[in-house]
Amino acid sequence: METYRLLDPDGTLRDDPAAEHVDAELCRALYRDMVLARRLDSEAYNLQRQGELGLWLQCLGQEAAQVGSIRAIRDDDQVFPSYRDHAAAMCRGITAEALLAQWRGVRQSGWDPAEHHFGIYTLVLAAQLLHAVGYAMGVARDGTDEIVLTYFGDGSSSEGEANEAFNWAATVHAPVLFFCQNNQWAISTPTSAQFGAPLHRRAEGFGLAAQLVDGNDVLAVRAATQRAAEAVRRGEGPALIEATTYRMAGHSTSDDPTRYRSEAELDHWRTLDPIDRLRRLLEREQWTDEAFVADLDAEADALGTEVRRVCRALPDPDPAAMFAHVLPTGSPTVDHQREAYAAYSASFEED
Ligand SMILES: Cc1ncc(C[n+]2csc(CCOP(=O)(O)OP(=O)(O)O)c2C)c(N)n1
Ligand SMILES: [Mg+2]
Repeated sequence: METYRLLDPDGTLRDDPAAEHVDAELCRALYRDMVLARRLDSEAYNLQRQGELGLWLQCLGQEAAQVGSIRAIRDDDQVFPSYRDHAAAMCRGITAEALLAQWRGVRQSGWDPAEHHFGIYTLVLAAQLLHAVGYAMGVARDGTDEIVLTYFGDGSSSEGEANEAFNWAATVHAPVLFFCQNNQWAISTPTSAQFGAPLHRRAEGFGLAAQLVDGNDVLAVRAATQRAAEAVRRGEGPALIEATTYRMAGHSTSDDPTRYRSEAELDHWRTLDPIDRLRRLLEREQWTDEAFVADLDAEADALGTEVRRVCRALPDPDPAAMFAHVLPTGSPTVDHQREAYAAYSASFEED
């Protein structure tokens, strides 16, 4: 399957029917979403390095895949995210404070999935795909025309749950759109060790409509997701989109990607940066001006200040609280671990 693309890396718009709907207003809005997401992401990374967060997983490089897809569906379509979908979360109005609290360890999750139509982050790989299918079955029974979108990674596609979800969705005709951000890596495992045939080809075997899209082209992602979402909404059955993108940062702040991938690879993907690409179009078409750039810079700076402020205002986590929510009724094993941890913790106080 050929990769669907609307915007070439040099910022040229391709001759495609979908390009006719591309205008200054749309491009500016998508550009703003991506710039703000990148700012939040880099501030959160810095805060982790300063000891303010326990962990952070960057979405650097994946902004187009997330913004293009979430902006293509309706605000009341339910989304089941993975754990690095910060750009998508921001588009759903989830605040910096809500996004950071979980990674500071002060909350089990950050937001109300019903209010934002956006589920809590799921760290158990591919579990959210089954949640999405189950939810979509409920939507179908409710008789509404909502659809469900779920994000997952290339590595997650190897989980049994992903394949069960594809099959279940296809056989019950669930109104669900599976959106894979193929960012080339699952921690240190490359996609070559993940699948023998490209993911979008697997879809056909399950009976899912499939598209392969340039995930660093926000306009193509948006157009492809709109097409898929409309078909799902019309009742044509579930669909899968594979968006080719790149995780430009490490897997998480606990990872050192220089141990397993080359600087040359990163340099190549830098030339395909999704934000630079859209900026080139804005400049080429003269859809940007000094005021737009200055306003957005100021908005991003204000967001950066806000991210730092809300993060530092969050309380320090109580490590002992981690034992409270393991099992609803407790267990001798958890009790033992709680006591061992308390003794360990107290040993520092004695020192
Ligand atoms: C069921 C399960 N197995 C293993 C892990 C450990 N783990 C966390 S992230 C990750 C890699 C996932 O890669 P991918 O699905 O491509 O998503 P990406 O991190 O690249 O966004 C692994 C193996 C986990 N969280 N859940
Ligand atoms: Mg991946």
